Amino acid sequence: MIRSIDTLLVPIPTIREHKLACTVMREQVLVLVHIQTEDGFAGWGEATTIGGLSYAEESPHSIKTNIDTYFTPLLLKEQPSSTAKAMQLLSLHITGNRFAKCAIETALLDIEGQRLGIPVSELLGGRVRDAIEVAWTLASGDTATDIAEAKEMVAQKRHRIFKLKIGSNPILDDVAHVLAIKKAVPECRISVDVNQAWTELEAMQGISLLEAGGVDLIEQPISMRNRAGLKRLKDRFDVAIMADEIVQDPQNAFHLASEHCADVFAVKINQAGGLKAACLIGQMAHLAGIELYGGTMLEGPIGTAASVHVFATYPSLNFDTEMFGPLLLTEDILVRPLDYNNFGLTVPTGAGLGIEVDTDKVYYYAKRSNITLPTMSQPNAKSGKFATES
Ligand code: MUC
Ligand code: MG
Repeated sequence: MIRSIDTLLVPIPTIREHKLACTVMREQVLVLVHIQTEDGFAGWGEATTIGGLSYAEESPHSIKTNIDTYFTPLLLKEQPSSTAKAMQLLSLHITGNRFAKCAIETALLDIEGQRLGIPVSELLGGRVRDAIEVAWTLASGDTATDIAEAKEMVAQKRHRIFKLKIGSNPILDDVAHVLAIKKAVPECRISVDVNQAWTELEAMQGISLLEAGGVDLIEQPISMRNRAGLKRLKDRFDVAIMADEIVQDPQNAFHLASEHCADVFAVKINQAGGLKAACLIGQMAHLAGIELYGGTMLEGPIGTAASVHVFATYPSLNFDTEMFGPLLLTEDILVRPLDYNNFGLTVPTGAGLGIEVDTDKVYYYAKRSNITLPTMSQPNAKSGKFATES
């Protein structure tokens, strides 16, 4: 039986400004979900989005409000006996709200895995890899700073694949920026993410210049509303075209896959509506002959752990991943940080998500902000345990 579901808004500053075509981030607000059961288990989930409402139609505040107002009363009343039944119940009574659903499912799977003594990846069908390559996004807004950052990442064996955020400057300036970085680190794979900023005509100009300059991957160059246009660009160019914002729930991913609208799908657990939905999209894309890329909604460590369990199950992951969210934040909320080494992230092996959340830190960062704290059971200051924990 579920005893309680608590939600917390936890804002954490980023290590530098992170500039996208749609917003400039200086902090990331983690929406944390803590579920406790009557038989003594506790699980964590997380939802994130990017720049309030500038990236997607859910914001940290809407996610928290909707979980507190609609999800929690429903789950406490109905007491579904498994994660699958809980998600079925939510999809029956709650439309949309994919990010909020993802946070709830993550916490429930964390509990289910702990109860069975197996990692979440095994609940999702089983991992086929134990470590996953992780790209880094260069988005300081300055070419020289980005080059120095890229060289430092390679030297530290942290990352050797780089994604560049473009689309907010004139096309020729953006192309010059990208090609200067490509020239500075020629051994590295370079992709660009336009975050929907170009028109189809602008995309034709931009992509042909980037393709000629040796760029490896072009992500969501045009509006997610122009599905036919994305397919036209994919058919026109040799360089791989990746769908991101347009890839949402499995139903919509099914249509994209059946029409083969892109060469690659970026899959994000929040955007998919949860971990099982993200697995389904991965399997569907694979069956349709579409390559896979493990995307990020710049999740903190809980959402990133959930993502790595999902991507570990993918039958192929030829374009690797970008699960660097925790590394963009100035603070960690885990007792032991996720294990980034040798250009990748190790898939946790412990039961559930395989992580331990530091509740004192979570409360400290939540309280430090001027975001209104939720009505939830406060942890005992000494033990770090929640008041309702025995
Ligand atoms: C996006 O659109 O892919 C992922 C990496 C990053 O820097 O931003 C996100 C969002
Ligand atoms: Mg993207």
